[in-house]
Amino acid sequence: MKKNIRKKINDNAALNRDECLYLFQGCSIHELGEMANLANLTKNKGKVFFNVNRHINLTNVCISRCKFCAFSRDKGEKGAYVFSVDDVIEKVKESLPMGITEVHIVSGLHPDLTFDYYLDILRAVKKFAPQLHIQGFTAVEIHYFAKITGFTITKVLEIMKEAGLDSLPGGGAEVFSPRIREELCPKKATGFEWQEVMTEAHRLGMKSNATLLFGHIETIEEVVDHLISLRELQNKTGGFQSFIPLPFHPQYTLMENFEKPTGIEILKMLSASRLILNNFTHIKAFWIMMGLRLAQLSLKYGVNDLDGTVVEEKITHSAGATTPEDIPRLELIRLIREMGRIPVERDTLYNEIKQY
Ligand code: V47
Repeated sequence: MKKNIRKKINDNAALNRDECLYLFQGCSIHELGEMANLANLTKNKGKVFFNVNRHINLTNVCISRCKFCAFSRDKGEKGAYVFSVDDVIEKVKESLPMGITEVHIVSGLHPDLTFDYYLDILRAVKKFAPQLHIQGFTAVEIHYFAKITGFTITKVLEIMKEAGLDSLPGGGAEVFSPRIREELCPKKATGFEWQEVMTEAHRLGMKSNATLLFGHIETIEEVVDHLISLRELQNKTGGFQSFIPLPFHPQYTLMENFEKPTGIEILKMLSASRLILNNFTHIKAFWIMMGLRLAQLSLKYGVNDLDGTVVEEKITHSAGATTPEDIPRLELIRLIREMGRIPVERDTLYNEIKQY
C-alpha cells in the first residue's frame, strides 16, 4: 500500500478511499510530513503566502447555536451585538493604514436582520474603499439568506455580487457527515446544501475556500469522506482556492469536556489534507487557531499559506484562543524565512503583491 501511495503522490494522482484512510491509520507523522512536504514543494516551489486582512464579524446573534461555537448568542442575551454600517466603516478605516487588501466578513444567522442590511454593508465598504476585496458570507449564511428572502441561491449570490461581494470564505463546512451535523449543528445548511451553494458561487465566477472542523466527534472515515467530496467538487468547478483544516477549541462551548487536538494531530491533518486534495494548490494553516509556532512548523507538513495578519478575530478567541489577534508582517516574514521558504504577500486571489 505504502509504495503505491508514494507513486501516486509523485504523479499527483488521486488516492482512493482506502489509501486515504491508510494515511491516517498506517503512516507515521514523519512519513506523512515527508510526502506532504514533497507534494507541496512540487506545486508551490517553496513560496509561502500570507495576506493582510481585517476580519469583521457583523453580529454574534445566531439562531443556529452550534454546539462547538463559543461566539454565538441569543438575541437579547448579555454580550449580543450587531454592528451598524457606520461601525463597519470605522473598522475598515482604522485598518487601512496597516495596508489591508481584504475584508473578511463572517457572522451569525440573525433572526431579524434583513437581507438589505447585508447589502448595505457590502455597498458601503465598496464605496468607502473600492480597492479592497470583500471575502464574506459562508455558504451557510448564503443558504440562510435564500431562506429568509425566498430567493434562489443563484439570485442571492447575484445580488450580493452586484452589491460588492467578491468571494466566499470556507467556513460552515464543519464535517459534511449527516450524523455529525445532526449532533452538533442541526439547524443550519446540510453538507449537501453547503456544496450546492459553493457549486453555484463557482459557476458565477466567484472563488471560495473550504474548511473542515476537526478534533471533536468525527471519525477518520468521516474526515476522509469530507475531503473526497471536496476533491470531487473541485474537479467539477475548479473554484476552490485553499483548504483550511480548523482545529476545535472547546473552551466556553457546550463541548468543554473535549481535549484540544494535539500538535501531532494537527500536523497529521494538514499533511493528509495536502495528500488527499491533489487538486488544491493551497493548504492554509490559520495560525490564529493553532498558534504561530505550530503554524511555522506546519510549513514542513504540506502548508503553503499562513492566512493573514487578522485584526479582531472573534470566533476562536471566544473559544479560548490565546494567540494575538494581529501580528505584524515582519513577524510572519521572519517565521517563514526561518523555515527556508520564500515569504510572499498575496491578495485574496493569490496575485503576488510582494516577494520578500
Ligand atoms: O465555520 C467555530 C469554526 C469557522 C469554533 O476561508 C471553530 O479563509 C474552532 O471558516 N473552535 C469560521 N473552530 C472561520 C472560518 C475561516 C477562518 C479563517 C479563514 C477562513 C477562510 C475561514 O470557525 C466556522 C467553524 O467551522 N469554528 N467555532 C471553535 N470553537
